[in-house]
Amino acid sequence: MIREEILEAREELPSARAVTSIQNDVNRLQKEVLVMNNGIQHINLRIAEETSIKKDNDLDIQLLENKILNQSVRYLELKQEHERLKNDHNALRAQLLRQSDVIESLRQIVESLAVGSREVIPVEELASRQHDQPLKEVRRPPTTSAPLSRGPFRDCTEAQRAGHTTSGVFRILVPRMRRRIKVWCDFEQDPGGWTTIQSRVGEKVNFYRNMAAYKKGFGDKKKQEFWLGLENIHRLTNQTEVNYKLHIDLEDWDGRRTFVEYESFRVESERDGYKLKITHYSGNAGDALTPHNNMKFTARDLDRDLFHENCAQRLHGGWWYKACGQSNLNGFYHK
Ligand SMILES: [Ca+2]
Repeated sequence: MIREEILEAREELPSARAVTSIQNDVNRLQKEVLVMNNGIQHINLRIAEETSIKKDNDLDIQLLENKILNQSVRYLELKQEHERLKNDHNALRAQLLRQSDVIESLRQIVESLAVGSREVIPVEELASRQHDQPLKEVRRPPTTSAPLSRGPFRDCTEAQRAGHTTSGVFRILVPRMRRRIKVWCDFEQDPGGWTTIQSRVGEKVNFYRNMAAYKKGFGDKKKQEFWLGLENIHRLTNQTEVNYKLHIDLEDWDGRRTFVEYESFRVESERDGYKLKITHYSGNAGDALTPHNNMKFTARDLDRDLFHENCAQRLHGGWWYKACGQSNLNGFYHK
């Protein structure tokens, strides 16, 4: 009985080969665990490295953000500095302009002192007066015995300020105008210094002309029969910071004289048809020109009026005709 039990037990025990196989499996598994451990360690190392790099990057980003902030602050500072310099520059420029005016006045004083016979204005007084008063108050006309400056003047008002009192032909040079032009300066009509743009005393000069002639001007200034020319009138009346009045003297065949005046007078450019711009009538001859305000200039070969025919042809002239309107100072000269 016992022997049988021992035999059964021996049959249940694994064979030596099976034990070796199991041992081998255990060894293999142990190696695999080792390899996996190594892998995990490697991964841990990588994670540690990545974490460190990320920290570095975060630091870099922080630094860059700080830099950008600093640059923004600097930019704002520079912008303020630029604004301040710009204001300084404008102030200096204004001062320079004022000083140029003073120097110009001093130069004129010195010029007249050189020929004598003129009241001496102390320099300090002149400078202080220069700031407070219009230029004309400071520039006192020299006495008639002193040679007068011949210009060039920007207009007859400037010639008058330089001391001229005798009407005649003067050369003027308007800023932006390429050449000097001759004009008739009238110093007799109150308050003097009138630059004459048109004059008619007879019928020697033909006023029935084409647009090119009206643009350029024609006639004889010394004989008081002329048209100054639209381009010249445009340049003259479009100078910056100068306002021109228009004064018209009229005389009938019985010698009765009347006048009209407009507070401002300007003629627009050729591109705008030499359009008439006048305001504020005064006088005793009646306002026959305001109806022509804003009209383009019409000549016998260029019809820009509102009439179905050409007013220049109909009225034998050249003017800011409307349809055709109430004034025609360049029209047919009736005896
Ligand atoms: Ca027409």
